[in-house]
Amino acid sequence: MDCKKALITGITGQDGSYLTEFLLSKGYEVHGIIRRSSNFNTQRLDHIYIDPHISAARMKLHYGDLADASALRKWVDAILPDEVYNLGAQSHVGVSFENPDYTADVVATGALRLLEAVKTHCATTGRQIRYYQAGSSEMYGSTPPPQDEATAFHPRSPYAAAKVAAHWYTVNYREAYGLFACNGILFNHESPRRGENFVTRKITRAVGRIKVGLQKKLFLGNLKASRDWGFAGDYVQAMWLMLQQETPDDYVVATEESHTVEEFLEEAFGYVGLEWREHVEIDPRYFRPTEVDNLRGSAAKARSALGWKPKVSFKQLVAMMVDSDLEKAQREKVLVEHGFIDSHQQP
Ligand code: NDP
Ligand code: GDR
Repeated sequence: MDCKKALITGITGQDGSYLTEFLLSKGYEVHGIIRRSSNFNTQRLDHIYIDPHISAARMKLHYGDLADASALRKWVDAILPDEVYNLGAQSHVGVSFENPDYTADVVATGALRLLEAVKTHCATTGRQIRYYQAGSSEMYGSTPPPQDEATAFHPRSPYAAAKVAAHWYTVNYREAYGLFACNGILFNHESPRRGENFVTRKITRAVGRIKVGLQKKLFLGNLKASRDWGFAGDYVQAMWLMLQQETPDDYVVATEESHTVEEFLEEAFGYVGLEWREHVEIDPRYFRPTEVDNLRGSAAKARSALGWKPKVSFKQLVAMMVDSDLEKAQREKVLVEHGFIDSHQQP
């Protein structure tokens, strides 16, 4: 039998890279849509990349964009995927206040474009494609915890409002056209591959650099917000499990434990014997016009229906991220000391 094929938007992002590793380990051929960029943007995939001229390559990358309906349609028709994972997004909540129009176009209308490509392909070929939509706990916004699949959405940012639209587009395509389409409502998940301007990675990166003497201060915004933080490697498995069920449905994926940003600071700085209060300063520019104060999911449905549960604890997650960033900072320090870069420059 031919191996299964998956098509992933957002393959170059944190989740895209973990999902690709996971699907390759399951024997899938993985196709990813990448954006054209003036610099290479595939660093998170470098360790699994095999030259496509070599026949063993089971990961293939194609240029496209969620803003380009014709490209989405073309790749769905050409690749003939069994599963489509829509992970692509302008995923930074703070940035969505500065670029609301673009965020809505990519996050909300982008999902609609991809659903339309999948629906049209299925209708014209008679094939079935299973579709995963990357939903977010941000959709709950100001609705108090614990949040589950029945909790009302009250989005607090252009990003969250766009994710709510994408959620309902997905439900509608399931009901209207019988598409096998699932929404994963994932709470925050982090890893050493997390983008550097999300708060966890911003903190662990600073911890590494402060520890080796490359930086003294860390500027942050609201330290009182609480998040339900899990490990991205665990969460991508839940995405796949959703598409292996008999019927399509929506699921919350969370650890069911939440911590404030301050608690994250305490844990991360404490792990290397530093006192965070000596290094952190508040910069109002990182406050958001409307904040999401408290997220803590209830993942009972994912546990019972998918048999999913998180494996990495909060403490283990922080340790994993600090260890990784400390090692990066040590390498950066060698380059600085030998004059190859200055300490403000990225290696
Ligand atoms: P990242 O920000 O790490 O990755 C986003 C991906 O989307 C990147 O591959 C990026 O490409 C791509 N992308 C951005 N704009 C476009 C576009 N116009 N067309 C096509 N692709 C685009 O996000 P994560 O991996 O953390 O998250 C994956 C998905 O899950 C996102 O949709 C996010 O909103 C959602 N989510 C994430 C959670 C989390 O805690 N991580 C929680 C809940 C939901 P490039 O590399 O070129 O920038
Ligand atoms: P979030 O993650 O908004 O929950 O969205 P982020 O790490 O950006 O913020 C978490 C909390 O930390 C506060 N904060 C800061 N945040 C950032 N980025 N930078 C700072 O300097 C800072 N200081 C304090 C924020 O105000 C917030 O309360 C993430 C993204 O991955 C979304 O795509 C995803 O949908 C949700 O998680 C679930």
